[in-house]
Amino acid sequence: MRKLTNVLVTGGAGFIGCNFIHVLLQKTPSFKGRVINLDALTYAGNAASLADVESDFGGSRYFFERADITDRAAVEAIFKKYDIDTVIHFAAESHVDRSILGPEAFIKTNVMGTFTLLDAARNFWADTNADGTKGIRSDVLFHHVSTDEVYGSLGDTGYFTETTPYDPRSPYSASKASSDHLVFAYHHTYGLPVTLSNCSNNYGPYHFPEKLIPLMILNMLEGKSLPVYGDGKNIRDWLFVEDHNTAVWAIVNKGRTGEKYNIGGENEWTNIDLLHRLIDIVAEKAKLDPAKVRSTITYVKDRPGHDRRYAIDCSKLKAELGWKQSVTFEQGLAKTVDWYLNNEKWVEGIKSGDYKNWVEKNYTAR
Ligand code: NAD
Ligand code: TDX
Repeated sequence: MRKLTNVLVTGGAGFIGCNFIHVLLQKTPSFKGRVINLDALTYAGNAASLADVESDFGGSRYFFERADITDRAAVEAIFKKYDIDTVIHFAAESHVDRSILGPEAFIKTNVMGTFTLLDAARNFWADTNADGTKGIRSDVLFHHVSTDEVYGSLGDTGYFTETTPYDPRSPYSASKASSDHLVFAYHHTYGLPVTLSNCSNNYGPYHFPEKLIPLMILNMLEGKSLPVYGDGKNIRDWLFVEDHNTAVWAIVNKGRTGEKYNIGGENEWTNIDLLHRLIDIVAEKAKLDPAKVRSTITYVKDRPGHDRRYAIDCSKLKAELGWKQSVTFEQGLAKTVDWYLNNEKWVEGIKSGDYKNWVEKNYTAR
């Protein structure tokens, strides 16, 4: 039986991690344990995303530790301080465009950071088997959160399954693929209890506005141009972030040790079709003229090595764990747009940081 009592969430101040902590502490009554959020607060981490959690659960069931996952001593001290029995590893450098501009941080955090966590977990959870040999406790779990991008790029047909060979094509996806391999290497070599999930594109509240959906929403609200890479026909499969997180929690609870699960929205869109749908929703809610917003769509230079299509077969997750999505894409997009319209303070907080400089330097000139 997994203990699931002292849960270390890495990257809990980021987009998916902070949504995960909200779901776990506010919407999962069966969970009675503690959450320890280990986050370095890089440009993508934002303590403000968890202000409500901090005030409701801080010091009793929620603890924040600012640390870097590549810092072995800090990671070991956190395992010890909280007697960690479960790791849910979200922390990563996550943006493909940034990995093209500067891959080094991706190798450091995604590869070395994952290695550091795995090795610290292996040591902290070391045990002696009944026959006197060295082993690892069986009531612990290391869950690794990964991406569908490790599988490469699809043509017009087909889906990624759990047995699709890895074929990463960006520095980001290569670093995530590498971390996935390390996770299974620790399972096969040392017996570390692990599970792994590969998810498609998430969207929802607290999404950093360098990614397609929040960038477009904010640009529309500010009357800025809407930059579409290449011909706009690249396809992504979109999943509401809360539904990703309920899948992760289902795997952590009931997923088979040593197994990987694909998570997807079964919801493929070309970028340009998605943008038109988003324009309709934003224009209606923010009382903008949709034709005027549409006129700001600008086709820009393509992303180098831009993967053409991602599509996920998540039948294993659905059949084994009974997971299903809670919202349609229409509902999820509407919730997301409402969230950005109603959370100006959060948005202003992001804009007042390095974000503006970065966007101006790397995005506006495209
Ligand atoms: P994000 O960039 O929004 O957040 C990453 C978080 O990790 C931030 O809070 C950041 O401060 C923290 N972090 C980065 N480097 C760190 C380090 N060295 N030490 C400690 N903390 C560090 O990312 P996200 O979109 O929330 O993605 C979370 C995870 O989910 C990643 O592993 C990503 O690969 C995976 N994933 C994301 C998506 C998506 O659509 N966003 C889809 C599938 C999988
Ligand atoms: O300005 C833009 N214009 C544009 O056309 C941006 C930012 C993106 N795009 C395109 C590129 C992609 O085809 O939109 C699509 C989505 O782009 P991103 O939001 O950057 O996401 P993507 O590259 O697909 O990766 C995301 O999903 C998988 C996450 O960032 C990853 O962390 C996750 O693993």
